[in-house]
Amino acid sequence: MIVMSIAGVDPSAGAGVFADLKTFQAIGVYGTGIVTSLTAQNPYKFFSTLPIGPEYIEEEIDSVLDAYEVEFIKTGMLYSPEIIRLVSKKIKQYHLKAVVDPVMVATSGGDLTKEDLASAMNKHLLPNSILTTPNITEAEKLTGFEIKNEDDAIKASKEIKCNSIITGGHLDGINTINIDGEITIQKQELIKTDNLHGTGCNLSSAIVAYLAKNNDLKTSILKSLNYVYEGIKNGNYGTLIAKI
Ligand code: PXL
Repeated sequence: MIVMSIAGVDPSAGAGVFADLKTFQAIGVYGTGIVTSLTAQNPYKFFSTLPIGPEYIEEEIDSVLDAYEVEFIKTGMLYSPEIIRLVSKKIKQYHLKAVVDPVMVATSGGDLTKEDLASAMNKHLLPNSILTTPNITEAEKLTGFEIKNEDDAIKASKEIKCNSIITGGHLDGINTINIDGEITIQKQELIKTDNLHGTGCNLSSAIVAYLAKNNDLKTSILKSLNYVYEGIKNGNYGTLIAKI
């Protein structure tokens, strides 16, 4: 049961590859991590990004998949259209089942992308993926729709180029799941906190871990929503983490 994260490094380890590896471990699968870019940041402030060249990312992926059999992967911060195209190519080459967190902006406000990535994701990545996990802002960027309520979210989910969960942290806790056109609304209580750094990364990596443990897609999503909710309640994210 070996899974893979292809994402950026947050050295404070609340988000990005380091956080994904911890989530994989917590749920009980062996995680591998492909680094697309380094960042300098903490939960309060984003300083800078140093992207890795696509050729080297390809070498990282090939080196792991040369030795390990991997079925499920997640993608996080991909930074540029070139990296998106490379990752899409590797997904096809290795027949990987990919969960895409369409990361564009950090919770701390830092810009995690060089340019608008939505069109490259729509064209190359999402059509080759089994699920994407946008928040409201990301879903708006992927579809061009404004999402103000549940009906808007359902409409947007029908435009997204693969199965999706549009997370409801900024929509009264209304999570909109669309699997093969079948809609499930999963409402969650909103917890009042500023400490959400890394929650998006953890949701998609939890889904991959549950899938690798033979849960179906819907069960994996529901279990992961609960995993992140409990984490927020326990103060496992953002600056509260140092206090556990
Ligand atoms: O949650 C988005 C995200 C993804 N990847 C990296 C990040 C962040 C947010 O800070 O740092 C590396």
